[in-house]
Amino acid sequence: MSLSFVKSNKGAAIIVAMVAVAVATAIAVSMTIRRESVDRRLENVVYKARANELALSAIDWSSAILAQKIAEGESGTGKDGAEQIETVPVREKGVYATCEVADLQGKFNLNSMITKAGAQNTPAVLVFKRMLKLLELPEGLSGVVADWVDIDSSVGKGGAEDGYYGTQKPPYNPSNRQLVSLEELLLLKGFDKFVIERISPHVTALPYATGVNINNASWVTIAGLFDGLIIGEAKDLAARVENSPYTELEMLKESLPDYAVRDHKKSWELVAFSSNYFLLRVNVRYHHVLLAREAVVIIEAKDRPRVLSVRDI
Ligand SMILES: [Ca+2]
Repeated sequence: MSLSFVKSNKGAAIIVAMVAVAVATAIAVSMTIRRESVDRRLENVVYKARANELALSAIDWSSAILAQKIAEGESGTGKDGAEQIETVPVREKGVYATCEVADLQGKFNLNSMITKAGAQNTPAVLVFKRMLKLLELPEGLSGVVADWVDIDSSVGKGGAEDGYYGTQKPPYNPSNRQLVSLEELLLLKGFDKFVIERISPHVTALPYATGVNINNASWVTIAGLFDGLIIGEAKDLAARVENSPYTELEMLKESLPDYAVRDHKKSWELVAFSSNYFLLRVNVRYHHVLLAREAVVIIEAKDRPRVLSVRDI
């Protein structure tokens, strides 16, 4: 599925204007630079600033288009990660901005492992434990994450709290709050780059507890959600929702074996049928300046995309 530009989108039109103004200003500045032959270092400073402006505009532009697509009933992204959004309309030669969007809610949110009050959410902890087993990683890592994010300092099964982290060199404390990123896992007992690379296609760390959008979930995530679901059934379901997305719980229940419907009521709270969180990857070129940014956006309603974080990649 590809995303197409919606010309009637008022929000996007505003963004077009913003981008156009930014680029027009930039063109004027660059012409002036050439005419007056100013120092190359000044040119670098200006180009970097323009690239930065263009990246921010591209994030706004892409968010607006995505919000419009979702308002029109489209899921916004494909199952396997990034989809290209229409290239930001920059007309100056040597200048461009592109953006890809990926669904973050098709993954299991590690921050679902705690409740609003900060206690461990046991069904979610078990989901991650099953996913780790499927990925041939130590199941105890689920307890490690749960202890890291839960508010208390009592060590759960397979977990670790101050007693472990306090003996590290240098010593440090568990955060006892939501993960801010998957990279934070490097601080946790038993985690390394290999583990993070292995789990990252299937898990994420969003600021609030979220359900997994079953329509964009991997078979590993689906098998983790429903205890006892055999791998073949999970793969079948993952393939089925790709072709015909589910919109409500009853549709999903009809697709699952009786035991899954009967025995796993608590899994329903961890399931969603649409997404609000997305990752935008922006690539900008402003003449010789290249810039790549990643932004997490939440889209809760039409024309109301909100950028939660932006970082260089
Ligand atoms: Ca804790």
